[in-house]
Amino acid sequence: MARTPSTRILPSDITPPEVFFNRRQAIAAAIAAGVVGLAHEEPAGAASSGSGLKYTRNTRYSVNEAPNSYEDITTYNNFYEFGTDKSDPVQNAGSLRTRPWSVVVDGEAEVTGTFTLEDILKPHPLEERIYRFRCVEAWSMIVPWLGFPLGDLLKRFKPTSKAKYVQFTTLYDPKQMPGQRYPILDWPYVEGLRMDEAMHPLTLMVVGVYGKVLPNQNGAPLRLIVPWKYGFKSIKSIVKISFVERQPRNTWNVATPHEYGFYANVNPAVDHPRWSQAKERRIGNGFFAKRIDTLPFNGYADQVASLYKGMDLRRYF
Ligand SMILES: Nc1nc2c(c(=O)[nH]1)N[C@H]1C(S)=C(S)[C@@H](COP(=O)(O)O)O[C@H]1N2
Ligand SMILES: [Mo]
Repeated sequence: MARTPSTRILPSDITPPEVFFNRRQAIAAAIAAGVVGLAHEEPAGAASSGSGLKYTRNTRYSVNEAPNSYEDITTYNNFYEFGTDKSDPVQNAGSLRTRPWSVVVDGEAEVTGTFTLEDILKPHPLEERIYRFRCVEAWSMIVPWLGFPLGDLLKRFKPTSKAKYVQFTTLYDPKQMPGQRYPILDWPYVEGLRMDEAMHPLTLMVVGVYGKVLPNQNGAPLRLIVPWKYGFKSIKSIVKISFVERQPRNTWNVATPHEYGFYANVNPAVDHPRWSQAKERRIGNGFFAKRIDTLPFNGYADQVASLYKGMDLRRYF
């Protein structure tokens, strides 16, 4: 497959936050005036000249909570390929080259092969969705992601009836990802979803945040967001999508099986062996701010609880 440089989104498109926030105010005014979806002054395809991405706002799938700042979201990260401290990814992820980028699709599907990032993204209009995000470490954020439903992408590959799960794999390249030079985790990072979870309309393939192309530390150029699950399910910098018959391995479960399961649904009633999951600290509110209650399925129970009907969520944690 041909690999062509993207004209859609480039890491160099990231403008300084000050500039960006002024644009946001203008955009907010436009939205208030009813011009929803016109978050972009240029014709489609002109995004490489330095402005944000073209997208529409999805209010149906957004929470009514104030988003965390761009700074919180892009400087407090978990991305062990770039170090284990929250401040490591923003410091070290500059070595990740996100162009050219390709994604291998294999397994139980009619359409398989190697696809350029452009092939992957092209048919999908981008939406902004303001989601709750809850890390297993009991902190949380509110994030305006830009992406498109994962299910819309998966359908293009025509999964067969044998495809019961989807596995995702992160890039493995210790030259670009210095953390992979150390046996911190079993590299490359892998994650998986059951097919119905993957096809659920809340499950998002993410390429941006706050109207801009995703910074490397947040998992550029392509990462998953599954808002009712703990953050570790939301795998970053994806290079492979595999349709499989059996429940796939997932990195944190392989590392510490009694602490991290496959399902990892946010559940205040099931504690982590070493800490409570009943409450969370909202990043940005200050370390000593009152912890807030964690909601079942991270507040998305109305939409997703039915997926797990009849399952013992203590056993399938
Ligand atoms: N490849 C990869 N994906 C990953 C991780 C990682 O270390 N490597 N960390 C996970 C965890 S634990 C969390 S909480 C989220 C953090 O996403 P954020 O930095 O965009 O907030 O990414 C998840 N995806
Ligand atoms: Mo996490």
